Parts: sequence; structure tokens; C-alpha cells
Amino acid sequence: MSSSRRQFIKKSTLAAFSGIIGAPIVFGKWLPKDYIPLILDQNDFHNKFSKDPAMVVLNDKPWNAEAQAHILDDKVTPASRMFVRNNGLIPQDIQTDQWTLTIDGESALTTKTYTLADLKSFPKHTYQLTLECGGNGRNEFDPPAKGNQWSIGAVSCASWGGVRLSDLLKDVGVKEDAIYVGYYGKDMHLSGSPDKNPISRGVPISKAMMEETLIAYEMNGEDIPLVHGFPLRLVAGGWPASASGKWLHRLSIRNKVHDGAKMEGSSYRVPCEPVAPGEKVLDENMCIIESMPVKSLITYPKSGAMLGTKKSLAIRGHAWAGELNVSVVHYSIDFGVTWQKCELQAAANRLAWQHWSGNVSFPKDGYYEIWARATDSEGNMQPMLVPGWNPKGYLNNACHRIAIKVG
Ligand SMILES: Nc1nc2c(c(=O)[nH]1)N[C@H]1C(S)=C(S)[C@@H](COP(=O)(O)O)O[C@H]1N2
Ligand SMILES: [Mo]
Repeated sequence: MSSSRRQFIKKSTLAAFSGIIGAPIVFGKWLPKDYIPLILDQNDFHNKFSKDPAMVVLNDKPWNAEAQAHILDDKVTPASRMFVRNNGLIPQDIQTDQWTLTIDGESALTTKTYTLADLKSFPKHTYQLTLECGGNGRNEFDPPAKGNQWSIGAVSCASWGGVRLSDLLKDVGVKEDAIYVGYYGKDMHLSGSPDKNPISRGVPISKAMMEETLIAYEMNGEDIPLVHGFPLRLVAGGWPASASGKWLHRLSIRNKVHDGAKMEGSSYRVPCEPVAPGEKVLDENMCIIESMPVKSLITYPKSGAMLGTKKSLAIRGHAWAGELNVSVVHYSIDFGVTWQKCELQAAANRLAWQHWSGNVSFPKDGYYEIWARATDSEGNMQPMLVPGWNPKGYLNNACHRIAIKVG
């Protein structure tokens, strides 16, 4: 909650509180001093960004919030159910007619600046692209890793529309020594300093040239929502979503690995070779995360569902594997002793998640867990347990498990 809002609430009378809530606070006279009624605290995020009430807020400065598995059931993730990961403060008072994208850098043949209208005059391409935060699943690491404690909900697959980054790079001209494309967004560092970027990452030139790598101005057929990068965003599907810069206003074609904020140290990097849990790792032994590992979600039913007596149940979800395809998804209801094969659909396009479904038979009433496990086109399988510990808790692709009661 913003401090101005906190101030406002502090000064409010009980009547004002009730006014905002739209109902009397029945035991209002016992409300502790400075206590913010939960509903106001919660509504702040959900109302501000038009988010589903089931989105879980992990941090309010900067805003970070994740989905729960059952609200990720849509084939294409709607804006209301898309996780929010901010490293800094969302830009204010954006004027689209003033917005430009400048492409420069040591390895650019020219420097060019495009308005949004200029960008829209290039051929438009639309792809469904999976974006998963590198830290999704961080909450399961032991020893624990600092940072937002994402569980399973920092993943989305929306439909992104815009211009191919490769078309722009060709327009500007790329020198032969080009290695990386770094992004700069308009969000502000938490310190308020205009000279610091909250984050400035990017992708190697080969990923930048991939046909699905977009400079997007649309999400799900509309303007990109403010919190997801309005009016312009780099979208590099299948890679940690930190590579997909929001509020994009500058790209730099670099002759070395981009050295912007959060490219170094343990940020978005993991030990190049496995280490023991808790071990200190030297910077030079850390490698940048590229394509994300194979993973899946059970989006129906909801974990905790009380299903009544039934012999069978149709279950479903999504699976994705970074730049690879998912080749098969299995489920187990006997704690992994036996596995049944699911139906698996082809992706709408490369880098989009795939939908799977299964029909579970229950031998009798009782408590069950459903576990899902995806395998990628190179034979890599999701592990049952949290994989390779790393200092920042990235890349946990352990199987998703849900609990249900039948009867
Ligand atoms: N400018 C800018 N771009 C950014 C970020 C940011 O803080 N600022 N966060 C990155 C990270 S770490 C992630 S996981 C994704 C989150 O995208 P979303 O909030 O649209 O889901 O945006 C990436 N792009
Ligand atoms: Mo992220």
C-alpha cells in the first residue's frame, strides 16, 4: 500500500472506513489504532490493476503478486490473472504520443529512434508466449533463498502482438561483433535515483533474432496493461521473464554480454556446476539463465477440492519447456508409484505452453493427491523433489501436486 494511502487511512474516521468498504464495521470501536482493515489492504492491489481477487500479493513496494494454479486454467492467460513482478516503481503519466524507442550501442551500425506509430508501420506478428519468472518456486528451497517467495504462480502465457525485434535490428544494422541486446525501461529505481535502473537485462543476439522475439505493443489484442509494460515491451518467450523488459524505451546492441543492472553476481544466474545447498559460489562460477526447464501445472481441479463421490474425474493443465517442446505429460494418484499418460495438445506456436488433460479413475472414496510430470523433447523430466539448490532460488521445476477428497 502506498504511503499516501496509508496516511489517508490513518486520518480517516471509522465512518470513512465504512464508506470505502461499503458496509459498517460492526465491531469498529475495537479496531486497533493504525490497524488497516484487511479488505482495504487487499483491494488496493486488485482494484488498482484490475486483478482477480485470487491473486496473492507477495510485496507492495515494489508490487509483486502471483496467481494460484486454479486461476491459470485459461488457455491464454487473461491480464487479470497474470503475475506481476516489478523490481522498481511503475512509470507514471505515460504519454503515448511522446513515447519513443531508441536503438543504439557499440555494435549498431546506426542509431535510430522510433515512435509508436513508426513501430506499428512494420509488419505485425502475434504469438502466444510463455513467460515464467526465474524465481518461480523459490519458496521451496532449503536453505531458503532471499527474494519474493513465489510458489507456482509466477508464470503466464498471453498472446503478444508487435514487431519482430529482428526486423528492427535489420533496420538499424547490426555489426558482426554483436553479442547481446540490452534493454532499458522507464521504471524508477526504488531509491528514486534517476541515474539507476531497477533492472536492465536482455538477450544474446541469437535469441534477439528469433522470429518470436517481439517488441510488443499489444497483449491479448489490447494495449498492454500498465503493470505489464505499457506501452512497449520486449517479449522473449521461453526464457526467464526477466529478459522481457517492460516500459521499453531503449535497446543497446552490445559487443559484449550486456552489463546492465541485475546481469551480474547471483542475479538471474545459477552455479554453472551443481553445488551443495548453502554453499558460497564465486561470481565467475555463475552462469546466466537462458531457456527455462520443463514444467507443468494442474489447473483443474483446485487443490483442496471436496469432490463428492465419483468414479472418475477429468483433470487438466498446461506444460511448457522453455525453447523445447513438451513431448509427454503423466499423472500419478499413488504418490508416483504408477504414472498414466495424458492427452497433450500441440503448442499454438513455438514458445507457447501446451494444454494437457487426463481422466482419473478412483478405486474408492478418500483422500488423494494428483501429481503431474512433464517430459521435454530431449527426454528431460520434471524432478519430484526441488532440484539443484542455488543462492537465489531459481529454476525450481519440481512436479506440481494437488490434494483432493473424493466422497
Ligand atoms: N522494466 C522492467 N522490466 C521487467 C521487470 C522490471 O522490474 N522492470 N521485471 C522483470 C521480471 S524479473 C519479470 S519475472 C517480468 C515480469 O513480467 P510481468 O510483471 O508482466 O508478469 O518482467 C521483467 N521485466
Ligand atoms: Mo523474474
